[in-house]
Amino acid sequence: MKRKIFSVLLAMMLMLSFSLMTVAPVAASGASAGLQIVNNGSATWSGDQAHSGNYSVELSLPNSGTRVTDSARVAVSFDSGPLLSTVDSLSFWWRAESGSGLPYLYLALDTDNNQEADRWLIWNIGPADDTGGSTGGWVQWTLATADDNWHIAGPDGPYSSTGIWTDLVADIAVINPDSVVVEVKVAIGEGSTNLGTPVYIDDIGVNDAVYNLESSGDVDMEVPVLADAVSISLDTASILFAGVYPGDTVGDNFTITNEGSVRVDLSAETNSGFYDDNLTLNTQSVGSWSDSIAEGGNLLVNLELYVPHGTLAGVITGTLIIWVERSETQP
Ligand SMILES: [Ca+2]
Ligand SMILES: [Ca+2]
Repeated sequence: MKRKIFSVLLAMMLMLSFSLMTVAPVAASGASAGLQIVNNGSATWSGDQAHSGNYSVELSLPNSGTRVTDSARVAVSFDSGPLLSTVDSLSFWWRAESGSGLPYLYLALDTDNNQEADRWLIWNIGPADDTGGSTGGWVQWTLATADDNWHIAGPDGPYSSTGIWTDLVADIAVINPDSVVVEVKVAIGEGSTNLGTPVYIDDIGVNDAVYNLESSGDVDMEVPVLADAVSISLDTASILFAGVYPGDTVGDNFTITNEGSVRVDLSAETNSGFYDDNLTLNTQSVGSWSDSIAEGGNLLVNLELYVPHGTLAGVITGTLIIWVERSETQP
């Protein structure tokens, strides 16, 4: 009589975690802030610079050194915008280095009440106090009635001639006194020279409201990810072979079940030279046997033991050890 005992190596479970952070922009209630680009412009939320709060918008263009068609903008879009005739205050804060593109502001107007902009009131680049750009500090631009750098654009043609704010508002009121401001944008590019240095924009003011370009707060997320579970079970803890004469072969079998979460690879060894030399698992010697079991699967293992002539009568004991590891090939 001979017997075997099975052993199994099991893997530990590990807990891992990771965090993701997202940033969502907001402005004052009734409006939202969005970023827009044309061609190679770049508009991003910046946590490095802020006039208020923790964020501003960084606008930049490629360093072409010439007038470009690229543009980068931040737009405050209104859920229900004010009538143009009621707008008497406009402002924004900007921060730049020498050589930055100069920011400009414009209003997207809906003059025919279809909720889509069809004309634009543009404060053109070039007020004398801003042409040199800022030199590193935050500067506020505000609507000044004397500035005659305003234009009307759209719907079909190029800019109108320049004028002061109140005159051009009056011109649009002739088209429709109920023209609505859909968006207020601050932009760089689209015809202006730029040397590749970013401009930061924050706190766009329209009448009594200031739209702080800001994060709504970080959303921290966390998910625990379990390590792959490598686990098998055997349907028996011992095998007692029937008595056998030297020169004969005796057999038995057992089943291995994959209890884990992944496909596993199997191999085996024994603690006995006798079994190493004379036992086969599914016709393979112990040392060369290997197999795999998919998640949830099982495997029938047929054992055959040959007892050579000359083997002394008695009981030969040993242990068959099944090794299991996560398969490199997973479905
Ligand atoms: Ca801010
Ligand atoms: Ca329209």
